Amino acid sequence: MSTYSIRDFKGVIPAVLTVFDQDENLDEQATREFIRYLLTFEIGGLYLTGSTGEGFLMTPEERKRVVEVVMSEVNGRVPVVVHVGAISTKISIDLAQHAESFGADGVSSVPPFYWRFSEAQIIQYYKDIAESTALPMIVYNIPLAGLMSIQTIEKLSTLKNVVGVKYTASTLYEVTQIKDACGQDFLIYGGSDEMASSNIALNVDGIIGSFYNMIPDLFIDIHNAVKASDLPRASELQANAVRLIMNILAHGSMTAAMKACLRHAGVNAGYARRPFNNFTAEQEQAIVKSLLDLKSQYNITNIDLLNRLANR
Ligand code: MN9
Repeated sequence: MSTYSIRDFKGVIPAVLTVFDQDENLDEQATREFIRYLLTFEIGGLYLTGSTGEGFLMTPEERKRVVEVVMSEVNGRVPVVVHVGAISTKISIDLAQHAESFGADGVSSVPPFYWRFSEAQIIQYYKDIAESTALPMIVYNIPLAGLMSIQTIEKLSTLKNVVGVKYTASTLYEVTQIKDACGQDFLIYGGSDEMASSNIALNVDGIIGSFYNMIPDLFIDIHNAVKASDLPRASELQANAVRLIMNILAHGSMTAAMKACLRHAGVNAGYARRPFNNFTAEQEQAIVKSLLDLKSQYNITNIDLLNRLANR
């Protein structure tokens, strides 16, 4: 049984990295430790096996195992939503039903991609998955899987169990359009970490993203600053977030880069799975140096990851 109402799924929510060892096997013990690390921050929930979690590089059995391990480690402390997207409806239904049986609080999915499915097929995909469990479904709109229109999201919002959308875009006026089209109760989660403060200022229900694995404290500060209407502080912090994100993205594959930085900081989030390539020792040194340069150039303090890197 799920523990939480989906409305409790809010605030800063990491799209959790999946912890693989160097041989690409799921590292269950390190997964537990990484979840424990994330839970030391005031995060509002966890989002599993999405794009950041390399879900599309895993077998359904491995994805299920991640859910089992994380649910057992979380033990009801925060709400958990499981991304069950796959190109095949049958696989997604199987993952959704599994997530429900292990107590997940919601499911989420990108639309089926690659074959350029019609709008009718996409709607049927969501209907089939959403009706296969009693869990709330958060639709995931992301350019990587082919962006759905506001009209399609509006149609999806009328389906049973579809309660919201994770919207990864850098144009934000859609937040207003979606709420107007789907109803003010329809949940919207900001998906672009670079735009976190603007999303929160638009009163989204939460932000779900990759960098909340790595620098969750910075985004929690941004969240709290916006909520306290301290916009000068929020913009200053968001500027630092953009500097750090852009620096990391410039160094190569985002997942491998985040995992390399965390590893260097003494937090084991494992290695990326092929075809992503992991960082060499030299690349790791270079990225860490560039982050520490930013830390001193912009006097960025109070970030656990940067402090750890500085102290090594
Ligand atoms: O929506 C993530 N998007 C992708 C979540 O994975 C494509 C974001 O968290 C980005 O990774 C992040 C960096 O561009 O904003």
